Amino acid sequence: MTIHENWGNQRYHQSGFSHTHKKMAAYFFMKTFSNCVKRQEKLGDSVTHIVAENNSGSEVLEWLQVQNIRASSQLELLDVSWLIESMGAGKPMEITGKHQLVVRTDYSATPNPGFQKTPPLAVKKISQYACQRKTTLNNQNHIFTDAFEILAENSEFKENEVSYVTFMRAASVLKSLPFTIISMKDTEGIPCLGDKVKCIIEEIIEDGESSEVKAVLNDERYQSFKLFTSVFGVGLKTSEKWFRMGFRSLSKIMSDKTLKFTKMQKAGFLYYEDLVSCVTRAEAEAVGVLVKEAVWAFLPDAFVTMTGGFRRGKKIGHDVDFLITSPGSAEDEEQLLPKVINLWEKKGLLLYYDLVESTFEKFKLPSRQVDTLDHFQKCFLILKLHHQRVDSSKSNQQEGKTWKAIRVDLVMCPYENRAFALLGWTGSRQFERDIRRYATHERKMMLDNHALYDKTKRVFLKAESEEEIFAHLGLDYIEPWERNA
Ligand code: 8GT
Ligand code: MN
Repeated sequence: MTIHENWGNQRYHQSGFSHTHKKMAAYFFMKTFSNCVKRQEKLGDSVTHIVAENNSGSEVLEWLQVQNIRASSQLELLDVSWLIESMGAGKPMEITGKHQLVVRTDYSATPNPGFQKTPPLAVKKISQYACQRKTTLNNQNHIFTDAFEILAENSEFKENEVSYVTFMRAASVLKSLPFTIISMKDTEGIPCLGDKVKCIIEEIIEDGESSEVKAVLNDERYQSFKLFTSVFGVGLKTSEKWFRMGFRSLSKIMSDKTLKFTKMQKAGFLYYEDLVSCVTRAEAEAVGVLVKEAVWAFLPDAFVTMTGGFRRGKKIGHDVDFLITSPGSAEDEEQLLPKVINLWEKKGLLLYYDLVESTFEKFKLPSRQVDTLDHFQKCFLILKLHHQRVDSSKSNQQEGKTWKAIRVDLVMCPYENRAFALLGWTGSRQFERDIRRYATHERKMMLDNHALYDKTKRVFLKAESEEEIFAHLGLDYIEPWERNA
């Protein structure tokens, strides 16, 4: 263990951890763990950890290169927080991502051309693709990602695709970071952060908020679109129309005699309060039981998988998504969703449904677009979920409304396509966009919810599981709960 106190000294006044404290810390640390602590002038194999404060991994690497020091591939570049935590615990703490320093990917910029182009260390680079990053729900940069998601949504409302993608990619990469950004130095080496994005990050670091985000939140058009699109069945076109007509509230819209609503929008208004209040995991599980009961009544060997946000470990969602598949005959498959709908209708559980027939063609090439809808048979529903099915302690003799309206999507896919459909319907949307973009640009392959096609070899690559799809793409497997990009 070598502690280089010269790093970051010039910025001590900012850190709250005074120079004296740090020296003491280093001293105590070395006393306590003298067996693993060695102070050396040169780094040998025995040096396993470097602790730095206020320096990026790149700077540490650069420093090592300037010193002409070759470090072993096992060397850990750590933030001083690891040292502090270890001292607190009285033993070396397990190293997690938040302790590890980040190294930027661009090594061609090193001042001395004699240096190695590739880093001598096994330090993780951050990929520009969400499918090469692990993004759990433990977002350490909410203050920034919330801001970028608002700006992205505003761009979406203005149908500015480029700006939408810019902000979504920025939010997505920040969600994957194992540490919180506290200074602009922390953004070094992170892809997907252009000048505009960095300006906003800087403003949030300095002022705690972004003036642009504030302006968006106060913008009448943004507020109206946010409100209108919160109604099931209302998209950008309808919102635009209502906004232009001068509407600003839902009550005015609902009571207007001249407006015509689709069947979907009528249901959206009717069950508005239930549908805007999020679905909890307990409710999603109860819907899962309902779905399985109905599906297995007709196809006992069908597989029913909850997909979407709940599969990624989210505690709440706006709907509950299910993928259904069965190794049986195509005819049985085709008849399943109509039978399920029929059953729920008879039981009085069906508040709304829209059955979309399959337009699936077996030999069709995967779609070029990263955002297109798939061709599977599916059903968009609003189901009546009785409170008792969620919490059995609630008796049947409750006063008032005894159920909640829940949005449910059922997708039926052919058995051979199940891995692709599962990958596609698990999300997140940003993860899906990036894995398709990766397939196209990095592998000359085409991926969608149905298939993976290798353009070089001109063959469809079959897969029985999501793991196999990742393997075909040459990607490390990313678990569903790490796809919250
Ligand atoms: P949520 O909590 O808001 O429900 O979040 P989510 O579960 O991640 O989003 P979702 O809108 O329910 O969509 C689930 C996943 O299915 C997304 O990753 C989306 O890309 C994918 N998806 C498709 N086709 C379709 C489609 O036709 N409609 C919707 N809504 N999602 C689709 O692959
Ligand atoms: Mn969902």
